[in-house]
Amino acid sequence: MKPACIFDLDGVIVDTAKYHYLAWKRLANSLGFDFTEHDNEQLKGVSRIESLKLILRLGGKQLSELEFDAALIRKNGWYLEYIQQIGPGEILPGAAEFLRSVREYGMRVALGSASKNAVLILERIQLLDQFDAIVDGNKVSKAKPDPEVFLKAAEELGVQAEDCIVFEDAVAGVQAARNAAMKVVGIGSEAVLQQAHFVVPNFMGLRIENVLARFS
Ligand code: B16
Ligand code: MG
Repeated sequence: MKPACIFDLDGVIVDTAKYHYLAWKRLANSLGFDFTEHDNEQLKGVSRIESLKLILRLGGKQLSELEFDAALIRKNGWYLEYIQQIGPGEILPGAAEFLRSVREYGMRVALGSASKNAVLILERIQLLDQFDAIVDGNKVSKAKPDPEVFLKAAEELGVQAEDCIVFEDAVAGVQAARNAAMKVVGIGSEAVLQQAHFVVPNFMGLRIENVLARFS
């Protein structure tokens, strides 16, 4: 059977990290502390709940359960405001072309994202129809680095974990793919994504034939 590809969303297909950052910063500021772009690096690929826990730790702040839930809703409301205007122009360099080439090669394609807003984003950037299966934050109960999101994606595609190639930009996501015993291509920096089988800076010029050759 041909291998299948599983793509993370934020940071792999679309550049939404900056909007997550703006919304988290706004929330942190409203709670009386600051949140820097450097801090935001730790949140990539991390679920909404785990992100808020981390931010509160950084700010040395404690919230009641009710306040915590209200903060999550506020943050997501701001995030949705920020991404209202996004469109195909925010697809990361080469990602749409690579996705199309994978499908033309006859491989099945799934999304494996922690985001609960994944379908909305895919609609906005007009790539929803490129996926045979979508597993997002609404379908999983365990956050990356738990392998659940990628194992569910493999299941929905009807392929074995060892036949899946994951494309990930986050340390937690690369770890999740390794925990699922999948092959993983890091998108970003080699120094950061050390656990990936190999790393490319982005999809520009990347061909699926070359990826498959690296794993043969
Ligand atoms: P939401 P990915 C992740 O998406 C983001 O990288 C992470 O920053 C975000 O907190 C998480 O989704 C949850 O997103 O608040 O939209 O449900 O990289 O796994 O596609
Ligand atoms: Mg990501």
